[in-house]
Amino acid sequence: MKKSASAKPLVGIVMGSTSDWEVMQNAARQLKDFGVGCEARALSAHRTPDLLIEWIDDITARGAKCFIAGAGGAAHLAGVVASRTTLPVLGVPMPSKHLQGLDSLLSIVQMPKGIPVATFAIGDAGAANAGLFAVAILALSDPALANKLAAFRAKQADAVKAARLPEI
Ligand code: RP5
Repeated sequence: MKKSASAKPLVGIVMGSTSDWEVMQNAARQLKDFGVGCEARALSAHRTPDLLIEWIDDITARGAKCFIAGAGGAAHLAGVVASRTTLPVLGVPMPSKHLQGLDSLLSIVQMPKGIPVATFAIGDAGAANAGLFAVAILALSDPALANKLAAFRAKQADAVKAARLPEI
C-alpha cells in the first residue's frame, strides 16, 4: 500500500493489511482534527518484515515521536514495532472474522515483560482513542496542542451536560 502522509509525520500509523484501514482511519482522523502530521502504511510483520523495519527506522529518522499499530488475528505487529524502537507504541486490536477481535486483543495486550505495548479497545473506538492518546503524548511538550486537547474534552463535557432524555 502506498503511504498516506500529512505534514511532518510525528506519528507513524501502521496496519497489517489494507483491510484494517476502515478501522485505522479513525486514528488518522483524530490526528488530522488536531493538526498532527501522521503517515499511514499497510505493512505486515510476517508478510513484509524487512520493509516494516525499514519504515520504522526511516520515519523515526524523520522525527516521528510515537507509533500506532493495528492488526488482527495472531496480531504480532505492534510487538514487532516495539521491538525495534523505544518510542511509545500504541496497539489497536482489529475485529476478526472468527473470534470478533478477542484473538487480536489478547495477542497485543499480553506482551511479555520488557517490551511494552499500550493496548486499546477493539475496533473503531480503540483506533480513535489511540489517536487521542498520541495527541496527549505530543501535548506534553506542545502547550498549544495541550490547549486544543483541553478544549476537545470541554466540548464533549458540554454535549453531555446539554443532553436531555426523552419524556415518557
Ligand atoms: C492481519 O490479518 C491483518 O492485520 C488483518 O487484520 C488480518 C487479515 O488480513 P487480510 O487477510 O485482510 O489481508 O495480518
